[in-house]
Amino acid sequence: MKPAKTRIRQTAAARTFAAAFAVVVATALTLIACTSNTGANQVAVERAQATAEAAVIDRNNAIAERDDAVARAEIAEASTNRLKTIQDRGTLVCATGNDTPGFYFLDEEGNTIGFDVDLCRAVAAAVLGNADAIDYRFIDLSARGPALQSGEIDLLNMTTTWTSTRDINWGNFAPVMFYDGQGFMTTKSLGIESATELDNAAVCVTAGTTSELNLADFSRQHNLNIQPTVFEQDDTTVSAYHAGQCDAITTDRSIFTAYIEEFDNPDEHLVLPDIISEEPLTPLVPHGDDAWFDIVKIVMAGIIYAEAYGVDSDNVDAMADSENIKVKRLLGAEGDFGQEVIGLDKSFMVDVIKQVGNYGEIYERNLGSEGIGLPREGRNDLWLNGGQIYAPPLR
Ligand SMILES: N[C@@H](CCC(=O)N[C@@H](CS)C(=O)NCC(=O)O)C(=O)O
Repeated sequence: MKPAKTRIRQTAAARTFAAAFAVVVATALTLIACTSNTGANQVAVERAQATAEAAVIDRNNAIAERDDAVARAEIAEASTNRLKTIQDRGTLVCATGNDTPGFYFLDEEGNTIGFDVDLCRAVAAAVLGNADAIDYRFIDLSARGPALQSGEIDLLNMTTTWTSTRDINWGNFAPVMFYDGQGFMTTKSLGIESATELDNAAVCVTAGTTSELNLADFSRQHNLNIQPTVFEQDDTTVSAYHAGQCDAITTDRSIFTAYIEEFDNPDEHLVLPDIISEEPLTPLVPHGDDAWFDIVKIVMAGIIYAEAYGVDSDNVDAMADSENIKVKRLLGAEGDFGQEVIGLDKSFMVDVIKQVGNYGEIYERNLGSEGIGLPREGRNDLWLNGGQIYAPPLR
């Protein structure tokens, strides 16, 4: 089960003050009550009690309001100078999940790992010099918009499709990290070969996703009268399908590779050939801080060009002596590409590559041969190989 989303609460100082104030008032009330025993005194005591209690309530409300104002001011400050806030705080607040192998998952030791997680790690290495300096927020897919809009998180990377409405309402999308499309998985026993045969089928889907919206479009477009069975948490969606509560399950197609591996009867399931949507999966940051947005884009460009130039976690130190001018610039050994202007160390990419690796290493470790076994082909290859993984030049 996922921990509830962390919320900003009263400051410790305010809580301590409120507690101390309550103790003082309670002591005064006890003294009055213990020393007064006549009827008139009793009335006076009750009045005094009521007045004191009202004072405590007013005081607590005032503290709560002041704390809300402090919290709002802190978030406003974080939203306009996020790099400074992160560096003062010493951690990057990254929203992601923990239940989808390949993309975001907990390993046997309880470490958060995955393709999406590694971008958070790369950004933490760039701005803090430490890929582990991350405060993870595990949220439901339907909580992604609110998490960004509140400004409480620095970065969200959680199999999130870049759409126009989200771009307007949620935050700023950095370059696409993985190109996907929505598909369907069903049991072979159903005996169908295409999603257009899912007439009146019950289809499991997670709330607040593009999958839910696309499913409705697809059903209407093909007159299928599909019955969506909607769950708030994606692990519940998968369990429900696995338990036979739905005829099929729908989401981003690459994710099925991870799910099937987890099933005890993988041979009984089939991913249908239909791809019903475009799902460019993309990291994003809250609106309101252009410099922070630029930093995330520069880190992404850095890991992509590191792969293109053949710089990886094993050879990064030696590569600083390379004769290749572009490699030298990437590693901060010569020239610059705006690192210092944006507030980063000139050699921040050395930390990123050493601790997290280049784009290709990140792909292979999580999604490819060392991960869930998704071959890297087509759009998710580098532009040099005919794919769409590309970034603006670092110069
Ligand atoms: N790309 C989609 C989210 C798709 C997604 O991440 N779906 C997975 C979570 S890994 C899911 O819902 N799995 C359960 C299911 O198959 O419906 C979006 O941005 O809304």
